[in-house]
Amino acid sequence: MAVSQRLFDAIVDGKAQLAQSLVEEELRAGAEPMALLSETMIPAMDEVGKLFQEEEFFVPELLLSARAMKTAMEPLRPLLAAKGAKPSGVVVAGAVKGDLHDIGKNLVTSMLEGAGFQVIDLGADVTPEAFVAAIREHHPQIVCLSALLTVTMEAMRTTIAAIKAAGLRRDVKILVGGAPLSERYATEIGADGYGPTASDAVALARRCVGLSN
Ligand code: B1M
Repeated sequence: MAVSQRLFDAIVDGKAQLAQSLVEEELRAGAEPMALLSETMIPAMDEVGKLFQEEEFFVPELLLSARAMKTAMEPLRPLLAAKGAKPSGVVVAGAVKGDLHDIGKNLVTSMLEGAGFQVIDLGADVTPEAFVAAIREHHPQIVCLSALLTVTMEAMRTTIAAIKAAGLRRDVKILVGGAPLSERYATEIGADGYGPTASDAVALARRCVGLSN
């Protein structure tokens, strides 16, 4: 069986150590980190989501697969975050209130670091107040909000409203992303941009600070 199929299966089956060693094996064989992510690892998480929807998987299996994905991403993170010489800008990022999904957000932050941004990662389940406090403390040019649940998308709107109410809206560009979002929703809630993938988020962030892609 090809290594990529074994890696896919290891993530779906929640075998964290095996998944990590298969990633290391692929890297030694010359695989591109982004290709590994987009062609094997993210599709594996999509498969997990499908199995969950079909009620073949339940929350414990989701947790095991998520742990396998995170562990397997470890050897990739330094490669994605190999810094450029000049800092491009400061970004505050987090998954919004009520949302515990942080794998996609972590991918976005690693890639932003790789593009030379200094990232203040607030983690998951971040309240609007915590975003406001981080903007006051770190003076970012960009705020990235992530949501994976349709029910937590609304927390993006309240976060943007809180940033506005704090008088900070003009100081930052707000970018949003996550599987249930759309360009239309991003516009409706007053975000400055929508990045369907981590690479799109980096391209948008670079544009926000006046760098061409
Ligand atoms: Co849950 N979950 N989950 N989950 N989970 C989904 C999202 C779901 C689609 C599964 C399904 O039903 N098919 C479904 C949501 C349905 C909906 O609302 N539309 C779901 C559900 C229902 C739930 C619970 C409610 C289950 C329950 O308890 N009954 C619960 C909610 C918990 C909560 O958040 N309050 C729950 C819990 C969990 C775990 C904790 C077990 C675990 C997350 C662990 C973790 O992240 N630490 C988990 C997982 C793993 C998933 C799936 C299977 C995989 C998510 C993932 O990591 N994908 C997911 C199904 C799926 O996505 N196919 C599912 C890989 C990741 C790289 O992709 O996060 O989309 P993604 O990120 C992408 C882009 O979206 C984008 O870039 C990334 C890379 O290109 N992006 C951004 C993300 N953030 C961005 C920010 C930006 C820009 C781009 O800023 C500018």
